[in-house]
Formats: sequence, C-alpha cells, structure tokens
Amino acid sequence: MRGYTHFQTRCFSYLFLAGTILLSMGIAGCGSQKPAQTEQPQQQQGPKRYQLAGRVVSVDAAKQQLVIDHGDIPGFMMAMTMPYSVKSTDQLTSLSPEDQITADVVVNGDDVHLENIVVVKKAANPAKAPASKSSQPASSKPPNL
Ligand SMILES: [Cu+2]
Repeated sequence: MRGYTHFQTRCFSYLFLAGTILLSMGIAGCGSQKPAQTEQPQQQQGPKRYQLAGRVVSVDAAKQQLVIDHGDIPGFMMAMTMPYSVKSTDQLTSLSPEDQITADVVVNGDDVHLENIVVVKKAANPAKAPASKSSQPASSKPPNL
C-alpha cells in the first residue's frame, strides 16, 4: 500500500519533469537559443544583428509591434511567424500588411527589436486592383500616343 503510493508520486513527478523540459525546449525554439559552447570569448557585450527577410502580417502601432512571417535567420531562429518590436512608431508608418520587407534583428540580451526596416515590395492592393478594371471604362480618356 505504501509502496504503491510512493511509486505513483514518483511517476507523476517524472511526467511533470518531462513536461517542463518539453516546455522550455519549445520556448527556446523561438528565438533565444543559446549555444552551449563556452568558447565565445568577447562576444557578449554589444548587440548582435541578424538580417531578416519576410512578409508583414499585421502592424500594431499602439504597441510598437509588427507580426512578420519571416524566413530562416541563420544563427538566430528558423522560419516562423512572430511579433517583433520596434523602438519608434515612425518605423511602422510606411508599413502595411503583405509588404515584403527586410530588416535588422537587433538582439541585446533579452531585448529584441527591429531596425532599418526596408520595404522591398509594396503589397499589391487587392481591394483596388480588380475593382478599378471593371468599374472604370477604358475609353473614358483617349490615349495620347
Ligand atoms: Cu521566433
């Protein structure tokens, strides 16, 4: 009777441990993978920069945040969709969903934010393009050529 209870407790704590490990692995998968190498002598001071390329999913100016569907960032993280912060709302004003962008991911300890956001390709405006073709008669203005 006593031994049975003891076994159950142990079993449960193993499950809990396994769950904790899985959880922390999942978190580590998003971003802050710290390599277990000890031979990184003088790289811990100063921010690291990684080049990001991706597509804007949404922009939240109030939070100074944007969600990006980005490709692999070698040495930092694999391709995924996730939110990134910016230091100033100015960096968001020219951005809209579906824009293709490149940016620098600046990693300084726990602080991760984007700098030098460049719109590579503006989103084609799907609300306008098909409508203008059918509603505007092509012959309203005679071509000058
Ligand atoms: Cu991530």
